Amino acid sequence: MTALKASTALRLRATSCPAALPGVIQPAYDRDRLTVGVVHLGPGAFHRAHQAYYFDQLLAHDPRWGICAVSLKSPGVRDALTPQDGLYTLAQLDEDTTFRIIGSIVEVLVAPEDPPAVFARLAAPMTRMVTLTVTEKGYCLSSEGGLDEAHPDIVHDLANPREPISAIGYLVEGLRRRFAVGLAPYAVVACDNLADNGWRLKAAVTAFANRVEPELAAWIEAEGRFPRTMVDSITPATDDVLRGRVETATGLYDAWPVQREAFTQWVIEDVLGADAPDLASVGVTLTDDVRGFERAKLRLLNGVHSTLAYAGILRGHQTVFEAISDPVLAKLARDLMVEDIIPTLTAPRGLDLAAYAEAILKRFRNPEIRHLLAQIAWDGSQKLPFRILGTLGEALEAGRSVDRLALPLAAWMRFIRLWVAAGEAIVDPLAERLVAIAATCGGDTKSDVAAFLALHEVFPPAMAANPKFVAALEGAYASLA
Ligand code: CS2
Repeated sequence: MTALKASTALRLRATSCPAALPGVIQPAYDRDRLTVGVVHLGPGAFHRAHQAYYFDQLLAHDPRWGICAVSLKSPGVRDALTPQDGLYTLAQLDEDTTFRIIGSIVEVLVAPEDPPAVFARLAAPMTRMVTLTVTEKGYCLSSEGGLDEAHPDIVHDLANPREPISAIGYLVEGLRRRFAVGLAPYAVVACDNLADNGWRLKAAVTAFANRVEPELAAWIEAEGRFPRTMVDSITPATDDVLRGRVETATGLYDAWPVQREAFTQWVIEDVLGADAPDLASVGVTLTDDVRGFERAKLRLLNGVHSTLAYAGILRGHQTVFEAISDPVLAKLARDLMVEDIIPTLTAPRGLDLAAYAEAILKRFRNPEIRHLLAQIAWDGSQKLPFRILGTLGEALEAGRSVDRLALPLAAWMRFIRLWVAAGEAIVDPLAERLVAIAATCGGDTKSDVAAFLALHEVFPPAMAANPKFVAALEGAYASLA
């Protein structure tokens, strides 16, 4: 992801910050006074555009919440940010465009290179919160929703709990060290797009801990705080166009800036307790009604995003903006929202679902944001269950039509076939199986659909055997030929 420095501009770092062009927003605090209060697992673009931005604001009045960012696999973020003293630029691309230098990340660690440094941060008394963005697959859950004990990383970590490689393994080893010395557990804040993310994570962490040390599991069960959350901000991956734009606007070279729309939202279940950072003071919603927000966002925004991704690629589009500008897809998106998804939702207090859906469609039409459909299409086997199948299962139970809801699934199947036929890599933890299925698809609707439906990691067996669902899927698949 990081590009070699090709420009002659000064590189962004603590000493060059003051040389940034006028109008660039700078950290409003003395970075030398910060201490680490948060460990973040998975500092990809979304974390740096979202949670790190909220902490950047918080640090202006409370220096205890600097972030130690931990990459679980690759050194890319560390290699880009350490020479920049952890600083990077957040480009907010919308009707009003702003460039903001974010200073909340004070340290970047690469877990496989230095596990003791990660454990030391996790076990430090000052660390009170661990946030994570490790994508759906990083939770190592089975299709039933609990810890997948057959997952290769979990198999490894259960055999070597003091030398973990998975996020679950790190969380448990950090908690074990705190338990051993009588420290309170850290709050664990899941920031990925999974329904009931915090609850699922707590169940997975406790199940893992139970295999390692039952007393530890009982302590986590009793004292652990794993709020459910809803996170939202559209964050396309960084590319060289962004690097160039940031350099022009700031006058500084940044190896890995990030971009997002102006809209950002973070809703956290209000269970963090008194020693938590005052996130409400920087615009985070703390509520006992997170489920309503989270379902509405996952189903309306992410569900329709995935629909636009697969159906859009089939129609030759590259970006969300292009897809939503296609009248056929714009109609599909709105009809799905209004006719199929909203009827399954319970609005959280104060949220008008129809207006919320319209606002999402407007965000998709943001011409400043070049969000590649291919980025959204990744990991479909992990995303579709939360984004579409929940809605679809409830529609089936309520006796409603699932014809339109079957379209994104059929489009995903056709996308896999198209991508494999074109020799493009499938980015998905089930890639090998998907490629094998695509190889068996000869164009006969019934047998092609049946081959995909046999993927029980994606389609629960009862749903895959439901004649109304199968007929809807076959109809949608044939219609996309
Ligand atoms: C997108 C999300 O890549 C994807 O699958 O649907 O990253 C989406 O942009 C965010 O959830 C918006 O908050």
